[in-house]
This record gives sequence, structure tokens and C-alpha cells, in this order.
Amino acid sequence: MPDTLIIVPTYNEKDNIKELISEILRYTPGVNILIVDDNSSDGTGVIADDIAAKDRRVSVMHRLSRRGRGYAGIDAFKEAMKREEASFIMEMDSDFSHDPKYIPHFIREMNGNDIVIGSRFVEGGSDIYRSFLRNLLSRLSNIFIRRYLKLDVKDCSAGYRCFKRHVIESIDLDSLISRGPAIIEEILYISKAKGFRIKEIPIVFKDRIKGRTKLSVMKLLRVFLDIWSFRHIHLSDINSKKAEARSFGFKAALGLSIAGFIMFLRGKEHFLWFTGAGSLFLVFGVLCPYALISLKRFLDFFISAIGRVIKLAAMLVLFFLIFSPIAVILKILRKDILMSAIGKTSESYWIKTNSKVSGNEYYERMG
Ligand SMILES: Nc1nc2c(ncn2[C@@H]2O[C@H](COP(=O)(O)OP(=O)(O)OP(=O)(O)O)[C@@H](O)[C@H]2O)c(=O)[nH]1
Ligand SMILES: [Mg+2]
Repeated sequence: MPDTLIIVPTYNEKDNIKELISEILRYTPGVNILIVDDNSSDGTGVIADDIAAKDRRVSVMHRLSRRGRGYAGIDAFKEAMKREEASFIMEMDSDFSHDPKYIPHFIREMNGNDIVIGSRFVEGGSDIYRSFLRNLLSRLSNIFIRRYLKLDVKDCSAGYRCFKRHVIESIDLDSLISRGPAIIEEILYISKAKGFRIKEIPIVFKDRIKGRTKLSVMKLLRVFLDIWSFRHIHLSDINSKKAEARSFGFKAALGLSIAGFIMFLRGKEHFLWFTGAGSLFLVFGVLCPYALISLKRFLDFFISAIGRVIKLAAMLVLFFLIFSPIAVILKILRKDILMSAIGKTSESYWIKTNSKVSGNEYYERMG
């Protein structure tokens, strides 16, 4: 099994955390767990520390500022990126709504996919023990979010997910704007735009039995506000990146085709390589612009590095042209400048710098 890190955000989950961790490790003894606690007032953090002290597979991140499910998720992903061995990164709630028995299924399904989501709304999945109103609310909000974000994922608010490392690596975590639970949809939205392969597997989602929900009307409104904001921010970002990649692809294709054409006119056989590469750039620019972005970034870096070397050389030449005449003039004037600086006469200077003059002779000449 590839190295898997399971992120478990907690806020006031003292009745769930211990049992949850032991259940996770019972189903998947090979995983590592990162509990991300936001300074819970009910002592969850202390219980988590106790578990971690007894089991090396468990670690705890205590967050003291910027409380929120979104911030906690971002910090946890940053920590996951520091752990280079972690190939799969999972996240799940700590209230037993996400049954740990599914973890082995997630890991199995990662084969051939970039993201696996535990879904309530695919065949075989369900949402139980919830009130009719709560069920209706989560279904309606899910339909709205799916349409608004144009996602073809059935359960886009599901926080029971597994990512391949490169998915999280590709996301600029500092650009995420959701403070609360909308982080789930934001990461999904970005991942979808990047074209990652996503699979939903059915899960039975159970309403929490122990502990209290952290969801409130204000938090729910905040979720919609966050979704509205990140859609506008990331959409413009994604579109401008695509436009940048397409124009790069088009320019590269044009340049290579012109070079190929010139070669063709001159009767060179290699012209096909150039026109072929040009067509490839065109195809990539239209079909998968993101693939071109990395190439463009590399070329930009390469060109800017050459540019910097040229600038440095030009500056050195400039310095030389400016300072060498000054140095020549200084060399001529040196004696007088130094002498006026130390306030001595020409003769005393001469004497001081000539070791052949004996001590007595020096004082005699100085008068
Ligand atoms: N670190 C951290 N975790 C949080 C915070 N708010 C909620 N969580 C955790 O995120 C997970 C989901 O929160 P829940 O309160 O269960 O919210 P929900 O699942 O949308 O709603 P219910 O299941 O009805 O309670 C749980 O594991 C919480 O302990 C927070 O501010 N910081
Ligand atoms: Mg919950």
C-alpha cells in the first residue's frame, strides 16, 4: 500500500476522537494520521496528544489562530506536502459520519484515478439518521452547487476524499479563500478545472451520534459567500492561464511552421520535424493548455535566467567604463588627495612611505 496520510480535522470532538483513530488503524494499520485540532475547548487536543504519545503513526497539529475548517484544511495540506513520503492524502470528518471501514476501498480505487470521493448520491450511497429537513437542505444545496460550479460530480460537498500527492502539489494553497467548510468545494472546483481524474464511490453517510454540529445558519451563508467568491476569482485565474497557454502554443506553432517552410524552400529534409512540432504545439494549445503552461514556465525561467546573466555582464561593463577613468584620475591625484585627507605635507607623506629613511632622519625632515 502506498504511504497514506489521513487528515482528521477536529473541533470539540472529545467523544469521538479516540474511538475514531483506533477504528481507522484497525481497518488500515499501515496509514499515518494527522489530527488537526483548533484549540478545542472540550480537551480534544489533550486526548489527541495522548493518542499520539502512544502511537507513532499519529501526530497532532494544534492550531491556535484563524480557527476554521478551511484554514485547518489548508494548514494540514501544507504539512502533508512537507512529508515527502506521503503519496496518498486523505481527509475525513471526525464525527463518524465517515465510516473508517471504507478507507481500504478508497485506496484500492486510487489505481487509475487522481481523486476518489466517498459519495452519498451515487448508486449504493445514502445519507441516514438525518432529519428530513437536514437531508433536504443538503440535497438542494448540492444541486445548486453542482450547477453553479458546473461540476459533474454527484456529491460535491463530500469531505471524505483521497488525493494523489500531485493533485495537492498542483494547487496553490495560499490562493485558497474559503475559511470554512466551502474549502471542500473549492479544492474540487480547482481540481476539476485542472482536469484530474475523479471517481465517486458509494458510502453510507451517517449523521453524528456523539458531539455537536459546528454548522450554523451563519456558517451556511458563509459557505455560499465563499463559493460565490472563489468561483469568480479562480474562474478568471483559470481563464487567463488558459489564454496565456493558448497564445504561447499558437506563437510557438507559428514560429516552428515558418522555420519548417523556410527549410522546405531551401530543400532541407528536416522541415517535417519543425512543421510536426508546430502542429503538436497547436494541438496541445487547443486540447490541453495546462500541459503547455509548465513548458512555458520552464522556458520563461530559462530565458529570464539568460536575461539576468546578460544584464549582469552589461552592468559589469558599465561599471568598468565608469569607474576605470575615475580610477585612473584617482591614481594621478592619489598623493594629493591622501595627503589632504591626513593633513600632512607632500614631504612627510613621501618620508612615511619610504622605509629607507631612518627614524632620526624622518623627525629631522619633519622639523
Ligand atoms: N480543525 C477544525 N475542525 C473543524 C472545525 N469546524 C468543524 N471541524 C471538523 O470538521 C468536521 C466536520 O464538521 P461538522 O461539525 O461535523 O460539520 P458537518 O459534518 O457539516 O455537520 P454535522 O455532521 O451535522 O455536524 C468535523 O470533524 C469537525 O470536528 C474547525 O473550525 N476547525
Ligand atoms: Mg459532521
